[in-house]
Amino acid sequence: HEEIETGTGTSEYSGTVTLGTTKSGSTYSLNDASRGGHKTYDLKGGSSGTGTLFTKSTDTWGNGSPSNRETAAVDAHYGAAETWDFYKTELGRNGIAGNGKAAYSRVHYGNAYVNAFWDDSCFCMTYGDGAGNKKPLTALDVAGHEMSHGLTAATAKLNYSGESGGLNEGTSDIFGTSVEFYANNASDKGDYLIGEKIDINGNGTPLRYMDKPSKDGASADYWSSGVGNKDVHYSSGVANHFFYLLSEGSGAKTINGVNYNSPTSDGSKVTGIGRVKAYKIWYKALSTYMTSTTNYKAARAATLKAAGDLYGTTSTEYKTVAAAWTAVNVK
Ligand code: ASN
Ligand code: ZN
Ligand code: CA
Repeated sequence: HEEIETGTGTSEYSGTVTLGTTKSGSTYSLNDASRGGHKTYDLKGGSSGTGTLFTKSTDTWGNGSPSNRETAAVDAHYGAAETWDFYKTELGRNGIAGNGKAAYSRVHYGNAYVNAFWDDSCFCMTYGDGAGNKKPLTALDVAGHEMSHGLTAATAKLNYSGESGGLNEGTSDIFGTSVEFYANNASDKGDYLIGEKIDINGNGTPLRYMDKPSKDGASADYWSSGVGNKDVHYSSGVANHFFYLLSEGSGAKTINGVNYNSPTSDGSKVTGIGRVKAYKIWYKALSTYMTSTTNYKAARAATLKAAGDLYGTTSTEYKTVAAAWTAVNVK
């Protein structure tokens, strides 16, 4: 028979973590039975199939180094658990699809593969090892970002091009960051940076910045008529900047030791309502009002409807949603 267990993992990015595991006979596996049965597999450099379930005779996993092949699995399994718990506790959602069904994770995809991706056809997550096998793409915000592509696929189904594509990418950055804050992990504290742990640029800089998206050299800070022609990872800047302003407000601020300075398109001042209310508004808009063709103007309307539903149309929350969109030139 099978027993639900709690193992211990030494991750690369998030320190020592507890892991949901299963014991079958005398063998433990990375099968998180209390979260729908989310399993984590080793692709061993392959690029197809499910891979091999991580199993062992003790319930202690990884050693913090990428040379131990369990380490990436610890980060991935932990990221899936935190994303599950964030959806459940904060959004009232039972798993990515909302039906209690677990996804699964595959690590060690390909050779020095510098990406991670959600695939809706397998309902599964895949992580590369990064260049030189040093920085697997398994950090918490990346895990939350990628699995939130599954959330979008199960809700608004935002088309992955044009402005709706930017909103799709922005949704993943918003929830990836929200998972990171929710987890409150001492080794990977919440921030409004995306991918700050995986050193994808090779110089220590993050992939994206939500307070001022143009800091990456390519993302849009504000809406303009051509923004939908940009790559979706750059047109997302408008949504990310909106979310930062709605949560934290404009101007300079230090959070968990990171300095931010968020501008507005018109010099207006925005006072934030806090990220918890902000992500609840975004989720309600995503799951109730956005559709595959929602553009930025329609996203403004969708989030205003959501804020009205949650807090009333005369509330500070409702007014701040309007002010934050106006501040990123979505009117
Ligand atoms: N990591 C990428 C992303 O989530 C994968 C992709 O290109 N869709 O955006
Ligand atoms: Zn993405
Ligand atoms: Ca981050």
